[in-house]
Amino acid sequence: MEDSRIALPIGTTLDRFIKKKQDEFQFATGELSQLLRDIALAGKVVNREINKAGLINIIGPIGAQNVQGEDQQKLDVLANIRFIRALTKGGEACAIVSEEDEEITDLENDGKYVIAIDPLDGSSNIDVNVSVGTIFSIYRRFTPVGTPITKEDVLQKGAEQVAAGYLLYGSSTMLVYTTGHGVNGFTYEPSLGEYFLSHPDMTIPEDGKVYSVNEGGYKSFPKEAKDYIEYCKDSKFTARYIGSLVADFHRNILKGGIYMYPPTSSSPSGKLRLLYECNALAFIVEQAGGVASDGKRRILEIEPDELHQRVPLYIGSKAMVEKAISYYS
Ligand code: AHM
Ligand code: MG
Repeated sequence: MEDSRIALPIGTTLDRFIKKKQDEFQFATGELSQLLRDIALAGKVVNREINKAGLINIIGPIGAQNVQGEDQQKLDVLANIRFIRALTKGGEACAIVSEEDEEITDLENDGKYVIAIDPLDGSSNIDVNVSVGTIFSIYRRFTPVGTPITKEDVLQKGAEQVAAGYLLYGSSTMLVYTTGHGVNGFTYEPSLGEYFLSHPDMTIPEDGKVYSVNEGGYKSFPKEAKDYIEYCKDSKFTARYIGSLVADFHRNILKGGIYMYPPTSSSPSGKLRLLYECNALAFIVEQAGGVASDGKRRILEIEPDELHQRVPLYIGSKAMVEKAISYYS
């Protein structure tokens, strides 16, 4: 059947894009659209603060006092505040699970959506002016509106996501998201304060030659991961590792590649968190034609049992991830 969806040109503003996409769905109420706008707005605020990070470090605590009166906060905590505030004000989200908070934040409203978010991922890279990101997943709440939020609302497998995305605060700031109908990337133009469609219908190359892994952990990786890394070296692949998941992932989605965080002796389930790091990127990579696995299972099919659960991650170009997980079988 012919796809009746309207292709929107490069340069379309995010607002217009969201509106047009909403119009394609009969009975859409606009709540998801508003949620995406809220996240995009909080991303602008975080972007502004990240851009000042170097100055604040140079001036120390006095300079830090200039940031909205919340000078004692580290940027990751500050980012958490920005996103939670934006999501709380909007009213579309009823609960948030964040890397920064031990427990679920119940917003005690009639919102339909639950958010899992890593407000500032790769935060150890901020002090050294290297790219960082925000990762988010959006789910429909599981329990009826009007009842207290439970873990069931949050502990949904990734396949239940209605939307997911990331912000990359890099040489330019980008918002990349999917609602399950392809992946689109928007570049932020700070002087206009707008995101513009710059990467329509993103697809990841089916194969690639870049592998991204912290090889410092090599000795404690399982044999399967070691064997795949040896295969990458024998194949004369290129190693690229930033240590900011969003940045490594974004490069690989554009150029082709694999990112992996295998189990290690100190982190037997790997380091990355299923709910607010792996699921969102897994949804995006699949929408872009790639694969995400923990070595044995599709990431999106893993039933979570803890908010801050960790999983090993192999994510990226289809042929590369399939090759990596072939060592597990
Ligand atoms: P964080 O959520 O504490 O920032 O940790 C997640 C980050 C990822 O962005 C990155 O890929 C990974 O941790 C790097 O870990 P390592 O320093 O072990 O290589
Ligand atoms: Mg993180």
